[in-house]
Amino acid sequence: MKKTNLPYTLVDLQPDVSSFKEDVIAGFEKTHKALPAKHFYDKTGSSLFNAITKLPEYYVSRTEMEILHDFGPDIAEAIGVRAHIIELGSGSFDKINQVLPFLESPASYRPVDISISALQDTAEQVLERYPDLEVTGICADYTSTLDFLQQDKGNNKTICFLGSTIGNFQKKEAAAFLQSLAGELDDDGQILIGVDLKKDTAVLHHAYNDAKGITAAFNLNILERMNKEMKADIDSAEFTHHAFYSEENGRIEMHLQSSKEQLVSLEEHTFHFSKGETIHTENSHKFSISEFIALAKQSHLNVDAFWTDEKEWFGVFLLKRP
Ligand code: SAH
Ligand code: AVI
Repeated sequence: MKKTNLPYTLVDLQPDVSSFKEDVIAGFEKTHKALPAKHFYDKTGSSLFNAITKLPEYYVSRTEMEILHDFGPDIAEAIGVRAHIIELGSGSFDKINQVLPFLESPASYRPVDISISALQDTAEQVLERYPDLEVTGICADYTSTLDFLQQDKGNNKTICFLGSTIGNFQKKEAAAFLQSLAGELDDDGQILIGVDLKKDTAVLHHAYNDAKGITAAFNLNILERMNKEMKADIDSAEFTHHAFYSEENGRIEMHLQSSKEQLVSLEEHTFHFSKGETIHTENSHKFSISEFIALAKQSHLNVDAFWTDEKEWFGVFLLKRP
């Protein structure tokens, strides 16, 4: 569905229409109940994520923005002139607003997000700030289709994938996803990707267990989303946020833990939870610099340039086809 009665073009591929319900039922039927993290981002989830990015404990967004700002001229030079920017999982305007001011005559900006509310806010704010930029918002699930990448052949196509959202994929899926992005690049195309690096476990723990409980609210909101969008009777007060760093897997795992034995009804299904049982809601992988370079190589991509902060907590990589 294409809408043009807006100051920008909006292509709405309606990514969520049936997949949310299907994924919830399929996820609850698993031996270890689990949900895809992409379903966190309804309107409330997107605004809770924005609140997370401003928390003192959540160094991720702040550190990446610092890198984008401090190395802005170098990053812009590496990207080159008249870039066609496609931003996957764009979220709010804040990140791209650290990149666009440094670029020389960017040609177009295409934010891609599963969350229509986040997408529209970002498209509007970009246009307000850059009225001459050609802006097309694409509401899509990038794990289902990458057809929108087929434009701009030979036109300095630059895919931005910021915020370490790559860490939310399983390791094998991350490699497969990067490889499919590589397949859409031309010789002059590139990927600018933000990657959260391995660090002290206590720092990681606090980033996902903040004092104000915003991350807990973000996690629990997925249950409220079920109550709003499905025939469901979940008492979210009977679940608690549980996030921990798994050294073995190099990732933060987020779970929702049942406080008691309970039955939950969803559509025509009833699911049993034992006390302490969890729903695995998100993985957030952390990489060493060499692990990420190896992942890029495995995905048939070279690291053309790399920028980090003083503490080496976060990395911004520019990937190209060999
Ligand atoms: N890049 C932003 C936002 C990161 S949050 C930043 O760094 O702050 C992850 C974003 O990706 C959210 O806006 C979410 O709606 C979007 N997202 C998650 N999974 C997605 C998917 N499969 N397809 C499209 N967008 C997705
Ligand atoms: C979007 N993604 C990279 C965030 C992360 O850190 O994994 C989502 C998030 N989950 C809890 N806090 C933030």
